[in-house]
Amino acid sequence: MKFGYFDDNAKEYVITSPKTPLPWINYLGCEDFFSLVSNTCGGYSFYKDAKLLRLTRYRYNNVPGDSNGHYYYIKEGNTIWNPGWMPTKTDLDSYECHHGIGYSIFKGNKNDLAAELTDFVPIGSTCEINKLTMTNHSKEEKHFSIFSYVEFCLWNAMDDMTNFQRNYSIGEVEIHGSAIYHKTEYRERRNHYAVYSVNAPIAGFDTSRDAFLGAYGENSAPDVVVSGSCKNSVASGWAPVGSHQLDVTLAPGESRTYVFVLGYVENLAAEKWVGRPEDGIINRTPAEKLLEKFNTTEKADQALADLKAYWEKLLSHFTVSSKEEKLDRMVNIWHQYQCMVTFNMSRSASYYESGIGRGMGFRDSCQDLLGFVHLIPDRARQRILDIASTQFEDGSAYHQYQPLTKKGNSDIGSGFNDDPLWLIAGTAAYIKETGDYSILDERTPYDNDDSKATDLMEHLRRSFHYTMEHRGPHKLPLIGRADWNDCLNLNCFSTEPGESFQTFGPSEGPNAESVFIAGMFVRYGKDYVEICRHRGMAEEAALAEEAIADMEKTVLDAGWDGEWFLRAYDHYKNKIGSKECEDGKIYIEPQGFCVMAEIGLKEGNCLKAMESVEKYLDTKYGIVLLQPPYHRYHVELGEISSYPPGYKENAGIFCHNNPWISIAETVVGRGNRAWQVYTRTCPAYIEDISEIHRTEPYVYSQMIAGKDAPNFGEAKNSWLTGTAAWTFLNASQYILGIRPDYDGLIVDPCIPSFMDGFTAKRDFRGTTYHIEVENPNHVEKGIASVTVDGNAIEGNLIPVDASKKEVHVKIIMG
Ligand code: BGC
Ligand code: IFM
Repeated sequence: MKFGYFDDNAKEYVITSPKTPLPWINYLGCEDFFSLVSNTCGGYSFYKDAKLLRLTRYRYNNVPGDSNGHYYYIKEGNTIWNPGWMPTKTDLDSYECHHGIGYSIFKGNKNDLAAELTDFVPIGSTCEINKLTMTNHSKEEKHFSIFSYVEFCLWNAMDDMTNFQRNYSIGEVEIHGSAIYHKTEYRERRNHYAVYSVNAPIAGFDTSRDAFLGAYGENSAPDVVVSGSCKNSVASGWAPVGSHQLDVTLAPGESRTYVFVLGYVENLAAEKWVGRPEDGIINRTPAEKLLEKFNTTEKADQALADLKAYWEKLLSHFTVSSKEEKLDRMVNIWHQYQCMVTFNMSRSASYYESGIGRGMGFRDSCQDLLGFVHLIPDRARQRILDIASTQFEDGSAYHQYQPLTKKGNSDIGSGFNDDPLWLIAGTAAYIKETGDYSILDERTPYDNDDSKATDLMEHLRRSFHYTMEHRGPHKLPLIGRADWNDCLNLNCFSTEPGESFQTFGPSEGPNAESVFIAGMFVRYGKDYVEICRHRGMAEEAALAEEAIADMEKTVLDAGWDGEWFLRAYDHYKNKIGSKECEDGKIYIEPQGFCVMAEIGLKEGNCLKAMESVEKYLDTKYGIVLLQPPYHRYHVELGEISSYPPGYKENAGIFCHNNPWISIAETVVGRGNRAWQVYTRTCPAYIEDISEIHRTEPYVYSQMIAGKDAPNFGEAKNSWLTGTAAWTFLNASQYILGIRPDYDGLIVDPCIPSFMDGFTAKRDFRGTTYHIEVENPNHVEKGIASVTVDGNAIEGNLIPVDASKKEVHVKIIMG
């Protein structure tokens, strides 16, 4: 069952019922100011950091669900409604929510009065625009009022949610004309505030939540809206809100548009002390400048047009045209869009991540940029340097850092032993995309301490050596607190029966080893070797090559279980992910990574591992993380066994590592199977079962309940998942096979045999490649001929030729 449809021309998903199985959200903003917006206008905004600079409040886990947002109430006679249905939940005569790329449009109709609300964050500005057009479709003149509503957050979202003894006394606002200023904290900091305004004279306003809602009131029926008249309340402490009242008369057929702006304002250093600091009076000049930029419909429309043009350009860097409509839709639009969102958010703020718990993840962000680097390489470059600056001198790393301060998060600390290698992965992807080796020369601190800075190359060296030097009894890498699988906590053992469960145990243990990290070491070690060579570090390259060869041998000796790759050894040196285990006999991650690393490719291990995945882990909704699930809690394995069977890391369909398997299938040349794995979890391909899948049908979720769970097929935790980057990589670089490499663009498709080809356009290092792939013999992989601008070439690496603006490549598979 569907709750909407894709409009590929507009690059939108159009939701036709407000009652989607879960809130289906969109992200507004792609630089510094962000808003989350659901299909019923729920959500919130923040500037740069969802924890530290949050503009508006949201209540997770609330009843009714998704009941705080940026709302517009329409009151006509006794009827009160919202264009996005919530929070009044008044039945609408028609409703549509168009989630587009960086904007959302809500179209609501009630009693021949139409509202069209367009929400977006303009490029280059720190605000959200809500453009509201009201149209009278009746034959009578209509009189109605509009009440806007946002509830301000007192900036630090964690404090806002917990520190009420203080917070109830600190809220402050100022009102000037139609502009409501939220200036809590200005007294001590005097550098930032929020403004919420509309480009029209107002009938009145409210800024006190208690006044607006009334005693024991709810946002489904605010006192002010029900009574039809605002109270001009000025918040003093308690909960500041922003609400404007507009009284409107529309002749039959007449329309009127209002532009509301919710902005974040930061005074320049020189402006901080303007005003009357002793009274905490704000300096409004920067806000007035911001509001002026969007104070007419034309200016707002232009800003939306600019945003659309910005995205058109970004998405034009890679496009495919095949006979597979859903593939084209996902690759050309939604995969890349989700990559931008994960790049911006890491795992911080979604409808499942509160924006408080996590900042930017070291491993997460390194992976996110794999799918983003072709969009805006300069931002990826800066991100790599920011991430590397949180590395410790020994090569290990803070697991997370705060986006505002860019400092490592010491509450979480370090000890995730896969982290260092992801830095090599991210840097290699950047160099392959851009050819810009100068990034390696950038002076980059350790633990943000500039006095300890080295060049980035040295960071990579320490990353590689950290893994090389932290090995266990089988010479496999030590796992530390966890590797990619946060929940496999093999140093989380307890010596005392009944000792309490700890999410993460001590960071180091001398025994617990990870085959997954070994796979990473081999795969990204090869990149490290290439980079060393390019830098003229021949000795280091040779040393690394030797270490990689040694690791491959180690994996084949100690990490192979007969039919598949083992997952790990625990603290007691017992095997994890082996046929000898009672539960958890086979895990997905080492199959994906060791095959991507081509460990035992010639010897047949890779194909065998892929066959085992298909035999033991496959389901109709995707590949589960392990089998059989853990049926009881194992203190020596940690969090993984705390989940009921079929959920999360305990045999859920963890979407993130499904593309690893699809890529691994392309390594062994099985295009049909790579395709099957890709399409089974791909949102557009499962749109028809939205009532089962439940999360947004245009983006991936972190997890789909596995076959051992009661709700098999139900997804959770949408949007912020490494799946975004990996699936785009899989589809673009491995299935379609258009892959940037150090010295050029590789074209090596591995497609399902039913496809007779495709065309693609790829911008790469200043040249546009028009690629035509034909598959006359319906093979899955293999190349019979390659021509570049009509000339046959040997091999399938198209060398960089900076003198050319356009290059035509023709590939015949066979
Ligand atoms: C979650 C995992 C997640 C980890 C991140 C755990 O509590 O269950 O899914 O990967 O936290 O730190
Ligand atoms: O690898 C992690 C990621 O960093 C956060 N989400 C869950 C993944 C698997 O545990």
